[in-house]
Order: sequence, then C-alpha cells, then structure tokens
Amino acid sequence: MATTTLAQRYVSEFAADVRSSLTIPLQRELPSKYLYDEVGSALFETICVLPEYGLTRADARLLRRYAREIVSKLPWSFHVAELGSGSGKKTRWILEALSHRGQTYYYPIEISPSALEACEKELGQIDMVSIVGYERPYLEGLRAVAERREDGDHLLVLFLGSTIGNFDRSAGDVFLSEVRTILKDGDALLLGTDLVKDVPRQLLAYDDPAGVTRAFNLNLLARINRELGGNFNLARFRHQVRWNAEERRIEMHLESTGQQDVAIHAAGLRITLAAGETIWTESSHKYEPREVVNMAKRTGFTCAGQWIDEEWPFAQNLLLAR
Ligand code: AVJ
Repeated sequence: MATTTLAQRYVSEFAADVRSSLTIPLQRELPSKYLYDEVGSALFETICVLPEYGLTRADARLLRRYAREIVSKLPWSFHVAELGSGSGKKTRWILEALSHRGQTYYYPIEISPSALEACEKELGQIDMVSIVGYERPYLEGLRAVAERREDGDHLLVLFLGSTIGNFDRSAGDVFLSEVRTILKDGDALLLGTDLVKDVPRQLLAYDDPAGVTRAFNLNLLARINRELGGNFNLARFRHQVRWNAEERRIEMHLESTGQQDVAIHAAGLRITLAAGETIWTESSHKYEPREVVNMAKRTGFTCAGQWIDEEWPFAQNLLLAR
C-alpha cells in the first residue's frame, strides 16, 4: 500500500486548492490561509507594527486593560484553547489574569510550526501556566483539546485578531456554530472583531505606503513559485485593495498588469490572465457591535460583554455557550 508523509499530503492539498481556486469562472481566487508561510508570517508580524494598521494594537490594548474584568465573568477552573495563536504576545494578559486564580492550561492551536514555537517561547515562562501546543487545523485541534479535559473543567476559546473576518458572513456563522457544537454549556469564546470605520482609514491599513502589505500579498505568488514550481512573474502584478461596501469588507487582489500565461507545474495548471484581471487573495470583514451580538445569538452563544477600543474601533466580545 502506498503511504504518504504529512509533507506530501500538504503539498498535494496546496496544489489542489490552488488549482480549484485559480480556475473559478469570473473571479479567480487563492485561499488566504496560504498567505502564512514562514515569509508571510514574518511579513504579517511587520504589518502588525505599522502605524497605518491599528488593529493589532487595539486588540492588545483591550486585552491588557480588561483581561481581569473579562476573566472575572468566567467560572473558576478554566482551560484555554487559542485558535491561531500566532506569536502569542496578546494572549499573555489573559493567561496572567487567569494564573492569579490557579493552575492554568493553555493549548495554542496553530498550523504554522514556526508560529507555534514562537508562542511557546513567548508564554512558556508564566508561573502557573502549562502549555501544550497542537499543530492542527482549528476545529480538529479544538476537538482534541475538548476530548482531553475532565468533567468540571471549563474551556475558554480565544479567537483573537479578527481572524473571523477572513470568513464571509455566512461561513463565519457556520464556523461559530461548529465551535459551539464542540463546547459544553458554560464554556466561553472570546472573539476579537475589527469594526467598521471610515473608508480611507480602512484602505490605508491594507495599502501601507512602505509596501509591507503589498509584499505580503505578492509573497503568495512567490510561495506558489517556490513550493509548486510556478512561474508567476511578480513584477507583472499590482497589489490592489478594495472596500466592498455591500459586503462590508476589505478585499485584497493581485491585478495582472497585462495579458500573461502562467504555469504551475505541481498543480498541472496553465492559465492565461487578461490585462486588468485580478486574483482575489483575502477578505477582511468589518462588523458593527450589534451585529456581533446577533451573530452570537444565531450560533448558540450569548454575548456576556463587549469591550470597544476608542482609538481604533475594534471589539472584544465574550460569548457564553448556553
Ligand atoms: C489576520 C485576517 C485579521 O484581515 O486584517 C492584514 C490579515 N491582511 N493585512 C486582516 C491581513 C492584510 C488580517 N487578519
């Protein structure tokens, strides 16, 4: 029987995803999760410190200021699982607040091994906190964590940084419902959501003058060249950012500046892009505070608290499984 290694399974999945998304009629796409290889993750860390991108600082500010208040709304014994921990910097405030109350278990769930390592380094030193990392997709990792706990242990799931914004609204509902089915009554989800703000400010956050976000976007093509034997000519693509008012989301695209052929060896794919045609690489949905409360209701949660940053409209939402 033929066996495949994890790395092979991953390459063929990447190839299959690239193939199917690049051949969607009318609007070609690439899945945004592939933006985060080692280079992409490093570029994203840089985006987070750009003056134009206030999202991460707002997220961290709220957690630093309100961690104790957030934690005070939860029952005593808690295990913390984080979906997409990244480097884990912001999570420190929550873990410190919980560790004052006793031994705390923290399970970062992250598909990027380098991010998982950084997170274990960053948070490994906190007294009373034990870390067990899961290198798995979100829901698979969360299921594993939920199965591992003992009766009476409650689970707090962290889904920070407005990562939910990558899903379109209906897929966001489906995702929250799926999280809910893994949870028990009395468990909680702390959900970070970037809020709607004025359009020029939103556009600039994704089209910074130093070009870091542009590099982040283009790296997706470079990654396909590296890992799948593609021949994208990066000089012939333009970083394009749009505000889609109807869907209330930022969209990142890569615009072909002329007609060109592209071949991707490992995907067995040849395409011709027309001049001005775009590949849609990421969506970042923005929310109204009320909208998040309703989203919670629809998916089996109640919103027990909402903390909003004034400087950069962003909300931490504490959702209780009921
Ligand atoms: C990590 C999905 C929250 O949408 O703001 C930042 C990703 N893309 N700049 C976002 C991102 C371009 C980010 N999320």
